Parts: sequence; structure tokens; C-alpha cells
Amino acid sequence: MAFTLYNAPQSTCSQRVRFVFNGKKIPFDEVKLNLLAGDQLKPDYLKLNPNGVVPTLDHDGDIVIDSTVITEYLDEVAPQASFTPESPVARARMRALMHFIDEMPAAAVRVPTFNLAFLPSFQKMSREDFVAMAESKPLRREFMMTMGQTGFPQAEMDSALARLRRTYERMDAEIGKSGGPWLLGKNISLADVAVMPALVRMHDLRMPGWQDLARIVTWFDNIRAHPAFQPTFYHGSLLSERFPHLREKAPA
Ligand SMILES: N[C@@H](CCC(=O)N[C@@H](CS)C(=O)NCC(=O)O)C(=O)O
Repeated sequence: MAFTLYNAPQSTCSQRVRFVFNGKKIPFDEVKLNLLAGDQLKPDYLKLNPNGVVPTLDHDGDIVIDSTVITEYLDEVAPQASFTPESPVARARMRALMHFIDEMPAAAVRVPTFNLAFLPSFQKMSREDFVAMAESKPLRREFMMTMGQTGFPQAEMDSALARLRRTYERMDAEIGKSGGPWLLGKNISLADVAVMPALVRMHDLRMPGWQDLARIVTWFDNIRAHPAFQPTFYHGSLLSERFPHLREKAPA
């Protein structure tokens, strides 16, 4: 079985897939796309992933897109070190949490990410180039135009941070119900993997909003201590490692 992952080091969606590969100890080739340069919008890549986003998996010539779909696919084709619980009810719970995670934190985290990390690059562009770049994005055109070259307004930032906070509270409640230490109980699952990059990102932006939630503090320590974590977050995967203007804000 040969796997090629088209992805980007700092992409939260890519980090989910790398974590599962590393957790299973499956070798994979990485093609690294430069998202700010628009590699994901080139015609050859759009043939693989018409959404113009990373990640995309090539498995022996079969193409699979969308990070949560890819992580479930990997658990099916390489069931060793499974991240999927056995019982149908537990699987349903995991999938419901993954839907919640894609709708809430995965979307919300883009607002502080773009405002704090990427905006300076967009501000250097001419208005024409910016609009052309936004309009070339199949999935994120409206998102880019709403952000514009001045960034999301404070109200949008506040609402994103509120949605992230509700995520930490939901995680806390799930761990309370399952007995922890992971969201579904004693075994790590794809739901933990799905939410992980959002918390890593907020920590990297020095905006962790879960310090009063002891169970989430422990969850975060546990996932960072997982053997798959370090190989997933190789150098360049954190925004503070890529953008000098974030460096003085980054946590120790
Ligand atoms: N639902 C998709 C979302 C993928 C996505 O938004 N990827 C981002 C990086 S995390 C991307 O490629 N952005 C490029 C762009 O916005 O042009 C997934 O989970 O794979």
C-alpha cells in the first residue's frame, strides 16, 4: 500500500491526518503545498481536490478528500492501532462529535488564525490581487471577502472565541460523561484527533481558553504526550515557527 498525502505543515486539517498516520506507524509520502502561494488552487491539484483545500490522500491511485473522511478511511484500510471504537453506539457518538467539531471549533479557529497570522500577507497585496485570489477559492471565497484586507471585526473575533469556549465546555462535559481521559473514555478516538489541532492552534496563538477546565488541561497534556504528536507537529507546523510577528506572543 502506497500513501501520498498532499498537505501543508501548518494546516489544522492536515495535522489530523498526519496524527493518524503516525499513530498507526504507517509510512507515507508528503507533498507539501504552499497555501499562501496558492498551490492548492492550481489546475492539477484541483483535479484531485475540487474544493481547492488540503489535505488530499492518494492511496495506490485512489483519491480521498476531506480530513475527517480520510481519517475514517485510514482506520478502515489500516485497522491496526484503531482510533474507532468497536460498538456501533460508540462509533455513532464519535461521528456526532466529529460533526460538531467540524461545525464549531474547526470553523471558528480560522478567524483568529487569519486575523493574527495571515492578514499581514494579505495586506501587502493590491486590492485587485486580493479579490482575484479570494475569487479563485472554490470553498473559501466568501470567507476571504468577509475578512477583506482589514481583517475580521472584533464582533466576529468575539463570536469565534465564544464558539471555541463552548467547544471546551462540550469536551469537558463529554469527558465527564465518559470518565475520560479521552472524549469517549479510556481510548483515544478520531474525535480527539479531530479537535486537537484547534486547541494546539489556540495555544500557539497564546489564546488558550480552557485553563479553568482541569479535565481539558489534562486532555491537552495527554494528547501532546501521545507518541504521534511530535512527528505530526514537526518544525514548521506551528504558526509561531513560521510567522516572526507571532513569535514574541508564542507560549514557552
Ligand atoms: N473540510 C475540509 C477543510 C479543508 C481546509 O479548509 N483546509 C485548509 C487548511 S486547514 C486549506 O486548505 N485552506 C486553503 C485555502 O483556504 O485556500 C477538510 O477537513 O479537509
